[in-house]
Amino acid sequence: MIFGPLVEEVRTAVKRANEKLRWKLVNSDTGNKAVAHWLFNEILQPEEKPMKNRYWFLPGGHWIPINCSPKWKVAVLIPFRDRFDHLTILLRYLIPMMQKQLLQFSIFVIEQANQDLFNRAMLMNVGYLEALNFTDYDCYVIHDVDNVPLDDRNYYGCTDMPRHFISGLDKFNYTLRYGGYFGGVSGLTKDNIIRINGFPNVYWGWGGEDDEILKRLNSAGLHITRYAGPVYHYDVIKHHHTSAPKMKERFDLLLKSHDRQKTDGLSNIVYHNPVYEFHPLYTNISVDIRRI
Ligand code: UDH
Ligand code: MN
Repeated sequence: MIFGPLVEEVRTAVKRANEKLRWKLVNSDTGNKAVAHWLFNEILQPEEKPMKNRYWFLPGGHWIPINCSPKWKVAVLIPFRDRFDHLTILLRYLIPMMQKQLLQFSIFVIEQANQDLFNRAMLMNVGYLEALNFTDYDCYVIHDVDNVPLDDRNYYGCTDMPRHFISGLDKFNYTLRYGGYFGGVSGLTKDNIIRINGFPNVYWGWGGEDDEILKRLNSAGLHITRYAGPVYHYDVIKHHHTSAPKMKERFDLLLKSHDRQKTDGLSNIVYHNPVYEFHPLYTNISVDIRRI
């Protein structure tokens, strides 16, 4: 649906990019040191960068408008494990929408490559750091895989950041369960992320991390924008919660969030050997995160 008749050309480009990536960039001792400017501009031939509509497409879900300078370079970071059916639905709506908005954007799926409790916020740190290898994004959208935007006027550039994108979810009759909700889909500038030392690494399991991120922003003097009205409604893809046990300690952690703000986040994160894989619509970065 997204590439139309170009799809074969795109598949070939993606396949070649992966072959080159493996050959050139994957070092099992040091991990990936991919610099995609270099990859895209020096390794890929011009015919390996297909054009689609008004976009220049780079293997791995990187889109650059051809006839205008984009207002924002957006990295969409999707924390992910074992939700492939959700991902296909999300991208089918998100990509055409961001193209209409004439943004430059890249889709990164940040995959937790182990069966430990899921750690959404730590994956967000990984996504932020690894995206730096691709281009100088100025705008980051953290996106749950199962939250689907309903109106393409919901602009995914960085206006009035930090921003919570959602005014209402279908599962709560297009309201939010509580006013201080910052989960689902949220946007931060690069500067916002640096100001709060990124995201907490200590939330293993369901819940709490989004509340802490909000606390971090507030204590850094950054106030959240949330636009009202149906343009900012989302539908949530229904699923079971078997893979996400609730994190019991989350209330204790939240009480101490202020003490950890400077020491837990981008400043102390450790992870090894992130594995890059280009797909037609996204770059998968799979990482075996561990407790620090
Ligand atoms: N996720 C996965 N795989 C998992 C667990 C989580 O990909 O096994 C990702 C995915 O992007 C998902 C997100 O993490 O959309 C959030 O996890 P979830 O969908 O299980 O959470 P839930 O549907 O929505 O419950 C989050 C609302 C949280 C309110 C928190 C109160 N602070
Ligand atoms: Mn969900």
